[in-house]
Amino acid sequence: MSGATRSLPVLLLQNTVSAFLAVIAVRANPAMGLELYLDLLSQPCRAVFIFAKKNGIPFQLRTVQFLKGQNCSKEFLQINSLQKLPVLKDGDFILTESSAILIYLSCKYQVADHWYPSDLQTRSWIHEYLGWHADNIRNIFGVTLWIRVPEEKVKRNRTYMDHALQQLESKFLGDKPFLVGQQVSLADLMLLEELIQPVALGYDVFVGRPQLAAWRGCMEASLGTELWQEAHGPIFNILEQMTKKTLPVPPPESQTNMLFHISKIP
Ligand SMILES: N[C@@H](CCC(=O)N[C@@H](CS)C(=O)NCC(=O)O)C(=O)O
Repeated sequence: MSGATRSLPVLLLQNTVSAFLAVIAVRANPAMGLELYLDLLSQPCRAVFIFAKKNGIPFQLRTVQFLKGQNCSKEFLQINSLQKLPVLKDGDFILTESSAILIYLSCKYQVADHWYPSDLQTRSWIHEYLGWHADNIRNIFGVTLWIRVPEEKVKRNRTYMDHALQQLESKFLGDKPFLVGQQVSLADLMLLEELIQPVALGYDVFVGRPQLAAWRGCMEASLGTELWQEAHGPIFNILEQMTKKTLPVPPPESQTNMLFHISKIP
């Protein structure tokens, strides 16, 4: 029987039944649900992880360990030919770039408005921050994790970090509890995870910066202790693992990648 010849009640019933079956199919087959490819040693991955957990978004965690070179594997190349994390897979839809992923999740799961405010001007401030963040925070703050970065580059990098933090405090944070106002947004998460990276590696960027330290306190309170520890456990353990030499040694193909990144640091 073609759709055109079916009566309206029959069509409605069939549509309802198919929608119901589709929901069951997604639940019964997790491969069709939301998958997040992450490594919690990575800042943008942690931002995505925290966001999904905090908002009760159900997902399958697909851990891809950089230090074992898993992002260079053939399987992962099918997911992201750029070999980078995080990646979101929602059925056939694949999305990279943490900020795009956070916005997708905010809209798809209709999370509380403060994460990605519907008010045009507040939302535009989030995008303003994310643009500045990509140029001034992301580029600079990841560097200290790379074990083989020459000392003079690390020192120079710290000068850039200090400069960026001054601009951050004066232009973006001011006396507000969060970057775009009174409540936490996805911009705060992106920032938090970049700043936690040097802290975990022994350079506490919050010391001597009361404004930023107060903001960190607000972030900890809004995320809650359990999620804070779950998300940050691996990175807070990294120094101890380095000292004990228990970290995996990246395979040659990842080392080439790493050396390339290091060569780009001024
Ligand atoms: N702008 C990207 C950055 C992604 C990125 O650089 N990810 C790093 C981990 S923190 C990565 O996958 N590096 C692997 C590589 O470059 O080989 C985002 O925010 O998602």
